[in-house]
Amino acid sequence: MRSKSILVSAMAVLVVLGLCGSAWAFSGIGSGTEPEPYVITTVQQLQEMQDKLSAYYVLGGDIDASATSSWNGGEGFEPVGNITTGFTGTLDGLGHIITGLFIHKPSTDFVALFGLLRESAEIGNVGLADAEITGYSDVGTLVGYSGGAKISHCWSSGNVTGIESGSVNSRVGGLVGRSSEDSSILQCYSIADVTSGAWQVGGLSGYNGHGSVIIDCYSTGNVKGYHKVGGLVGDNCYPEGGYVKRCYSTGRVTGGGGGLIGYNFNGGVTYDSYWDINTSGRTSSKGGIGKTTAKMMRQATFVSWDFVEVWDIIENETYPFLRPFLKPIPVTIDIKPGSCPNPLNVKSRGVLPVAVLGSEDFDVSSIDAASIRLAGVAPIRSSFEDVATPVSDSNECECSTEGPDGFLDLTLKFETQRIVEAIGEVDHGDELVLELTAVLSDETRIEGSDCVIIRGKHKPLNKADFNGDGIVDMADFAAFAGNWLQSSIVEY
Ligand SMILES: [Ca+2]
Ligand SMILES: [Ca+2]
Repeated sequence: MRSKSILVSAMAVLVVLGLCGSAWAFSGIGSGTEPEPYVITTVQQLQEMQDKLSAYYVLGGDIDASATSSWNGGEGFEPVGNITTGFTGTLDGLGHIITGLFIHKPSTDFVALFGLLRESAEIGNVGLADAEITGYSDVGTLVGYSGGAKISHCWSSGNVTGIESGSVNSRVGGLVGRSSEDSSILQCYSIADVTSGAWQVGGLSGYNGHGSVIIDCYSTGNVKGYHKVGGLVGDNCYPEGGYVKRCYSTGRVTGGGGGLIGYNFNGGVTYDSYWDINTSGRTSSKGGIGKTTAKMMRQATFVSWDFVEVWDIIENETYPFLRPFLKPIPVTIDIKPGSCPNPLNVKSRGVLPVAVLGSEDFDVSSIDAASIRLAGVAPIRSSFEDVATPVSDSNECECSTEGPDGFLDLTLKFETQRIVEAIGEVDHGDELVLELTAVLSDETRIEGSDCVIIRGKHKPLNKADFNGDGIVDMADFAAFAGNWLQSSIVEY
């Protein structure tokens, strides 16, 4: 009897220790802080966000979420954050895409990748492609309910479905179900189709109110609901300010509502925003200005919009689109023109020459030299000279020693030591891809890459290991002193 109760007590202690002692551990890399966020590379890790709702996360690559359709007996992904404990952390998608997220919870509220966000939550730079989301109310692809969060540079496609029928506010949107309590949605778009049998249904957000703003956004999905249905926003609620600025929508609107804004309880405010009267099938809206498809494809229609930094349009061919989502144009670069392969001596105190190669289709003089970065490092010099010929880049590290081809190249010099610092720890013989980014004079982004083969060894963490041999000893002091003497006194 006694030994049994001791055993039970011991087990209880173990259980308590187990619960307290084994703090939740993210299965990927990172520590969940702003400088060292958790790096999500799998759909399982995406789900793990629900176990630490206040951490910093980034996406380490595109995520295939299609497996979620068979999770939880067909209910799919479990929304991160709910009414009792909302997500207060940060997710920076770094431009990556989550494809095929599936949730089927037709009688549940707060349904999306993030069910509920609280103030201080920030979600940015992430795309949700081909999402299939079904919930009851407060349903979106990215967020069900945003209670004071900041959402920027996000997009979605797929289908969002809310409550089947009812004379209730269902708050269903292509990106966000409900945006409330001073939330913001900035430079986002949705092409998802949205369906609800009830009220407050919008192409981007079902509801926008209580001091919330939507700026520089658009939606093109078809929107179907019972009442308060809008191409962009279902209900833009005023008393505490629902604010829509520089937005447009083009999707077909079915049900009681309007082209851009379905309803504006007490008069929500809309500035400089437009909808397509042809494609929406609507000539009225509770906010915004209706234009024909032809006029929606002309820059002159969009009064006071920023077509330099934020928006772009191909005149008479496209609606406006957001520049931050444009993929960079690939260009050919040649590290060490004339040399193939390209050795990088990590001890070198010299410069690393790199050329951006011109061609019949690419005039290198259009590059804004101040914007050039190689592995994040700016060049110290640039000039124009025909030094090399582009090679067909079937293999990323393919290179050539071919010289001038009649097309001017942009030649650059980078301080080797700054590049070495930027690439971090490397071993002799490592082959590394270095990426060059820049913008053209018209703000179009370009990127190119070439490979180097590391000569020598570099370990950035231990500054005392001056000669980089992995051991801190007198040889380092000698190397340091020697270098100091050289750089201070000796002239070459
Ligand atoms: Ca080369
Ligand atoms: Ca050339």
